[in-house]
Amino acid sequence: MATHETASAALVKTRDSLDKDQFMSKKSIHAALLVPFLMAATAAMAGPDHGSGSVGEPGKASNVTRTINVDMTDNMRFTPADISVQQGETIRFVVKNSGAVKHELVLGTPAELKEHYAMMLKMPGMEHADDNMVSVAPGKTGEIVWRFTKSGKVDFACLQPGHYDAGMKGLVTVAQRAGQKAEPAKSDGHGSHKH
Ligand SMILES: [Cu+2]
Repeated sequence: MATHETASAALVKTRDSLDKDQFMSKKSIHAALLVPFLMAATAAMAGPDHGSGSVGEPGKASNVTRTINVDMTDNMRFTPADISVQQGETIRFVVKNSGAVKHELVLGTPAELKEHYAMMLKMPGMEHADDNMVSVAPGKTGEIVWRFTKSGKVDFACLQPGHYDAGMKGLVTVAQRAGQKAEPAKSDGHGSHKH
């Protein structure tokens, strides 16, 4: 009967490990469900996506091609409010707050800025920080290093409550680089030559 016993033991063992497997897979399912939930929660806490891809990308300090000084005042104005750059340029914005209240410079599409501003109105005093923006205390200077990857217009604004409504906004015009297509990443270059 040794064979039978062994077989039973094996059967028990198999069922045991099956239970364990089932338990493990349940755990895995929980983990799998939890991850997107956590990601959604994190995204919600982080607020609207700044969509850095649509207006450019964080720049590297070592790639800075030009420094542009921007002044912010309690008149709710940026000086200059109209800035011209070349596609592909990495700009260091040195942003000075000459006012007596906090101001900030946030780069984004009009839709992103409006969405972010609406959130700032709901949560006044909210601290926020990202690569595409800088909040500057009165009398202080801050910096943004940003690479403008696409030609077109990139808006910027101060999203402190009331400031955007008062007209504290500006525009970066990104000129298309000569010989560069609007979407260079999508071209493999095979259209222009024969094999
Ligand atoms: Cu402001």
